[in-house]
Amino acid sequence: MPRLGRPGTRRGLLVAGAMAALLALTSCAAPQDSGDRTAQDAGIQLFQLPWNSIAGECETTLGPNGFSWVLTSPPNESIARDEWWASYQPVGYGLESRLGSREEFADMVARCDAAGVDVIADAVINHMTGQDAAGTGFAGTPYEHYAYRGLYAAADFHHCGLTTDDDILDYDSREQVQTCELVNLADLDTSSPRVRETIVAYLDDLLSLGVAGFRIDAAKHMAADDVAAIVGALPEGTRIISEVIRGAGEPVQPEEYTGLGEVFEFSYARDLAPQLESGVFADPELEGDRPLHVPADTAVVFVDNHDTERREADVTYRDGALYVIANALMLADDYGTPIVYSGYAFSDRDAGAPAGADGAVDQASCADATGPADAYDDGERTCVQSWPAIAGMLEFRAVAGDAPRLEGVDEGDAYGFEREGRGVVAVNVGAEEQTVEIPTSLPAGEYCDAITGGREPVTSDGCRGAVYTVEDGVARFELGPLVAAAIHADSRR
Ligand code: ARE
Ligand code: CA
Repeated sequence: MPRLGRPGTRRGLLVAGAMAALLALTSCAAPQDSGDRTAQDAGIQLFQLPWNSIAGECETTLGPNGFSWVLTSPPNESIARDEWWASYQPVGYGLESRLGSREEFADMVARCDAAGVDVIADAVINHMTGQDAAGTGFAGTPYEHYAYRGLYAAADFHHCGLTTDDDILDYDSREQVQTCELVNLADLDTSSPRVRETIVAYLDDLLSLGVAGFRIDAAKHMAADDVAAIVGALPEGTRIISEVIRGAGEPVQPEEYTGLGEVFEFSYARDLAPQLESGVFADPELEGDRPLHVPADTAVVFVDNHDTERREADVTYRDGALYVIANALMLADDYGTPIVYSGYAFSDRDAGAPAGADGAVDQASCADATGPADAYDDGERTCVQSWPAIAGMLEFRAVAGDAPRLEGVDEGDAYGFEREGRGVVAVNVGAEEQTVEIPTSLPAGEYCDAITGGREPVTSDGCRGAVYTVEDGVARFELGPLVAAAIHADSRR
């Protein structure tokens, strides 16, 4: 049986109540309901973008282009430094950060919600700062490495005693990974009821402002039972996406965390990149589970994120057309929930987003942006959420709905596949023109391309972008070098 997408029904109140009672009795974590999410669900990570700007993006771009959720950077007070990664060193749980104030955060959530976009906040709950010297946070809160006013004292941290300086040295040791310090970050004792309550109070506060859920940063570094206890104390339906980087042979694997909600599936981008490079494409397991991938309904997939674009990612905003191809294949796929990534250009991996003298990150708008550009200046926003190809592929995804992905065709450096009866995507990753013909049950006719034509590729005069033909049950694509194409049931002209 092909996968038929996510359940689209909301549980009745009665059932939810009964479930909650049952869960309270058995004291296990509330399984996170997929709510009213559908096969069209797609998110966007707006890395280090201020709250006021995200609110604007929700209204001008994310809502209209069909994104259903946005992942923000961490909203809490952190150390006062210029590097972007200062956001991952919490000083406290007050919502005063380089990205905006509590009021601005709340206003963003309300405005995004009105635009039909859920806000998922990045929750840094495994640790506090990695600073050996005492300091003062962005909002003026004094702290020490193991002392955080009103929150935590030395006894609330793991001091693993397994390595020099208590740092994680060996990812093959579960105990080190979960109780020693990730790059010197003071590791919270998440087995402690007091610590758990303090974290839950923080997450509850964000929920009270209307966020739909959380990315759980560094989830690998917390025992799944610890995360389960925290998540289980949150209201049912809170969306949870755990960051557990799949590492070959490591004892802690993403599968341990799927009972809590979704996880970022790092295998997806890792599998895609070599295919884009070699031009030799392999269909994934089309029915049933993909090897080294969590089940589809618990997977969040991406081409790159803020960590991988600075490290191992082979395809990023720097690759322009190839990046579009990677995103097009991901958005056309029927596995998991995709999250598109949008950050800023950099040549120094530590460089923070452009900011004022007070450290507050500059506002930015992608409302009039297009892309990809041939090149970006350092600090310039990539505005991927505004690219016509991305908007077009979100429309493709909406039209494809629950239709299964069918067997693909690999021809030279080109490849394509159909979402049964709903749309066909095709790409050419080579340097030469290449034709690829994909069998399809789309009706014969001329179709407007959603990659060059965007979200509304059909105009009164014809097509906004390229035109492709379906004839005798075959979609034919003559593709130039590094060209992607996508046609769908609503793009026939
Ligand atoms: C910075 C400095 C450090 C310094 C530290 C404390 O770079 O030199 O010691 O501050 O002062 C981000 C940055 C870090 C930064 C940190 C805190 O990337 O450079 O440290 O913020 O400011 C592992 C984890 C995974 C984690 C990655 C980065 O398992 O959870 O490392 N990813 C998240 C975020 C990061 C963030 C943090 C966690 C910390 O997405 O942006 O760090 O909150 C294999 C393993 C993986 C491992 C990976 C890299 O693949 O399988 O598990 O990921 O190697 O080591
Ligand atoms: Ca830990």
